[in-house]
Amino acid sequence: MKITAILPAYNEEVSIGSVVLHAMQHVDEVLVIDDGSTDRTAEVAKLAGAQVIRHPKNMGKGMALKTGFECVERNGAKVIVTMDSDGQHDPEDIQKLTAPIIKGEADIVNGSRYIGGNGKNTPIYRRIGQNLLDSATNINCGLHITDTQSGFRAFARHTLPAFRFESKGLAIESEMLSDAAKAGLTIKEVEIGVRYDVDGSSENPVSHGFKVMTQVLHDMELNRPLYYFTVPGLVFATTGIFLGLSFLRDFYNGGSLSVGPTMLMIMLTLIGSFMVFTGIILHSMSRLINEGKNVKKADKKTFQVSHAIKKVKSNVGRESS
Ligand SMILES: Nc1nc2c(ncn2[C@@H]2O[C@H](COP(=O)(O)OP(=O)(O)O)[C@@H](O)[C@H]2O)c(=O)[nH]1
Ligand SMILES: [Mg+2]
Repeated sequence: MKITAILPAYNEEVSIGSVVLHAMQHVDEVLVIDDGSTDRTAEVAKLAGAQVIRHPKNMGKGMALKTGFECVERNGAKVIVTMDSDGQHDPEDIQKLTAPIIKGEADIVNGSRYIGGNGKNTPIYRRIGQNLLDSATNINCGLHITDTQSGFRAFARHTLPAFRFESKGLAIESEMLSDAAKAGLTIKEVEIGVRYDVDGSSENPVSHGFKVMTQVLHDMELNRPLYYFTVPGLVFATTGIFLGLSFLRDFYNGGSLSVGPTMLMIMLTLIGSFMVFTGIILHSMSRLINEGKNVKKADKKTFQVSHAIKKVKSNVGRESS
């Protein structure tokens, strides 16, 4: 079973050589997507024995993975591993990730830093940010993944058409989980080790976190309108109504109404109610769209089955004549 590893790399000349050499012990082919690096990442990767594809300029990790996945569409690999090239991941873990796919137990395997009490060496400020991203991604996808931002994953070949690769940058990890969940793929998690003693981040973790969160929320707008609009809408509207009631009580007791708080109360109630209804309407729309898709799928299956029956009948006919 052919296994290809895809390594997106941006200015990783220091680590890429050892990562490629080490990964090659566990896969059939290593594909490095050099994303417009200004250092010698591509040269070193080639010297170490990797296939290298270069983007003429930096386009982001999401685009690099897209290029990699397009390439494996053509190369016939049955299992695809994605891995960071900064040396934070341990290529020794590759077998743990590919085994469930080879055995047919999962469509996707996610390498997680946090199952089995692992990840104690993750700096605390990172862990807080990652917890937020994990919760948002899980709500968006309806999954229970313990490490949604992991770049160390394995995929069965048949999962390839599920991914849309819209996020160009680092939000791609969450997007791929969302796509996998929508396609009904089985995702398993296995424990991996991650190093923090190497220069492991190309971007400031705070701005990185914000960018990913924005993308996840944007995705959630359509996937989970009830969470995105209706829940906060209910909070706004309820606060508005409570404020209104308390103002009314003060008014009856002889107090006077001040303009600022009254306006705030009206705004909260109006905007809140609007959000509640927007969420409900979007939710119904997405259900209708999904039902439409299911009907189409069912039609396709019926067609395939009737086609197969016809084929069997004609074969039987031919044999008996
Ligand atoms: N292709 C590509 N890869 C990138 C880019 N930025 C980061 N990477 C790679 O993506 C992986 C993870 O990025 P990194 O900055 O280490 O993320 P972090 O460890 O989550 O902070 C590394 O292998 C990087 O080389 C980029 O703009 N393009
Ligand atoms: Mg890193």
